[in-house]
Amino acid sequence: MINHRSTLGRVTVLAATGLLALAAAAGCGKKETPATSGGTKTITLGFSQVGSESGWRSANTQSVKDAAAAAGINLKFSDAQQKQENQIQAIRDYISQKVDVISFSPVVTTGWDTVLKEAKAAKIPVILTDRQVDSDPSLYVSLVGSDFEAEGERAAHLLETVMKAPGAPAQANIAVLEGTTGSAPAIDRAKGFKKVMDASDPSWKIVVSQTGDFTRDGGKKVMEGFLQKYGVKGINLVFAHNDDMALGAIEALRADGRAGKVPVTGIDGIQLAVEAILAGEMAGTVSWDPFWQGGMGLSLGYHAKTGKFDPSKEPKEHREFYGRGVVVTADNAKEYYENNIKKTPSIDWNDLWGRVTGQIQYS
Ligand code: GYE
Repeated sequence: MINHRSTLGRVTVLAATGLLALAAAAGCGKKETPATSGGTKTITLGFSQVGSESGWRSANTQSVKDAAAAAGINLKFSDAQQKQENQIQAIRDYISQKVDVISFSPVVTTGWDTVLKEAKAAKIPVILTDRQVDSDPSLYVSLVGSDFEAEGERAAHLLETVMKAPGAPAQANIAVLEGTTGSAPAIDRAKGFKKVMDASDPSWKIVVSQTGDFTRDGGKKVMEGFLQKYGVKGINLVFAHNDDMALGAIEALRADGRAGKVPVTGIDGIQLAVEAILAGEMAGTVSWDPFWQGGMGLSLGYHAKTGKFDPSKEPKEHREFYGRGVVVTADNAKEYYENNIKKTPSIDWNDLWGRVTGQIQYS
C-alpha cells in the first residue's frame, strides 16, 4: 500500500480521466460558451485533507496529488491538521473561489450540514472519500470508504486467535488506543471490536481505552502512560485503531523490554506494520482496500460522465459502498507484502461493482 507511487501509474491515467470527467460533469451545468468550445477548460478541484497523521493518510494524499497532476487538473489542496474548523474554512474558500468540484475526507462525522448546503447552493458537487458523515446523502454525490465496524470485528477475532494460541495468557487484559474522537473510523472500529468482545470469553476485559489521535507519537505517549499505570501484569493485549499508533505502542513496549511479548494489533496494512508482523513484534493488522478506494472514487466520476453510472438512477448500495478487507497475520504477511506492497494489486477500474462488498450502513 505504501508503495503507491509505482502503483499509481495506471491508476493515475484512469483517475485523471475520472477527475476530468467528474469536473466536466461538474461543469456540465454551465453552458459551454463559444469562448470555451474547442478550448480546454482547466478543471479546478478543491480537496480538503484530514491531515498528515499516519502512513495511510500520506499515501492517500500522494494518490490525490499524483492523479490530479497527471490529469493537468488545478488541484487546490489543504491539510487541515486534523481540525474540523480548518476543513470547513477550506471548503468555504473553495466555494468562494468557484471551484468545479470539492472533495474531502471528513475528520469527524458531525457538523457538516451547513457547509454542505452552501456547496449545494453553489451547484458544486461534493465527493466524500474515506470517512462517513451523518449528513443527508442528498448533500454529496458519492462516498467510497472502508467498513470500519467490520475492521473492528476482525481485529477482535485476531486477538481471539492470539488468546487461543499455546502460552497465551489465561486472562485478557486489553488496552485500546483509540483514533480521533468523533471520527467515523474511531466510532465504528470501537463498536465492531466491542460487539465481538461481548460475544466472546466473558473474562476478557478492556482495562483502559484512550485516544492517541491516529499518530505514532500519540500511540507511544499514551502507551507509556498505560505501562506506568498498569505495570507489567496489568496489560497483556493491545488493540490500536490504526497501525501508526500500534507502532508507537511497540516502541513503548520495546523500551520496557516487552516488544513481541505483548500481542499488538492495528488497522491499515501499512508497510511498516507488515514488516513488524514479519519481525514478530506485531500480531496482525486489517487492511481495507485503500488502493482501490483511492482510484474508484475518481473512476466513478469518469463513468458518471460517460453515462455508465448515473447516481440518481443507482440504488443506495451503488452510491455509498465498501471495498474488500484483508486480515494480515504472520501466516499471510509475506504473501500480502509481495502482492500489495512490493507490487500493484491489479484492479479493473471499469468494473464498478465487482469488488463492492456491501452498502455503507448507518445505525
Ligand atoms: O485508519 C488512519 C487515518 O480514515 C481510514 O485515518 C482512515 C484512518 C486510518 O488516520 O490511519
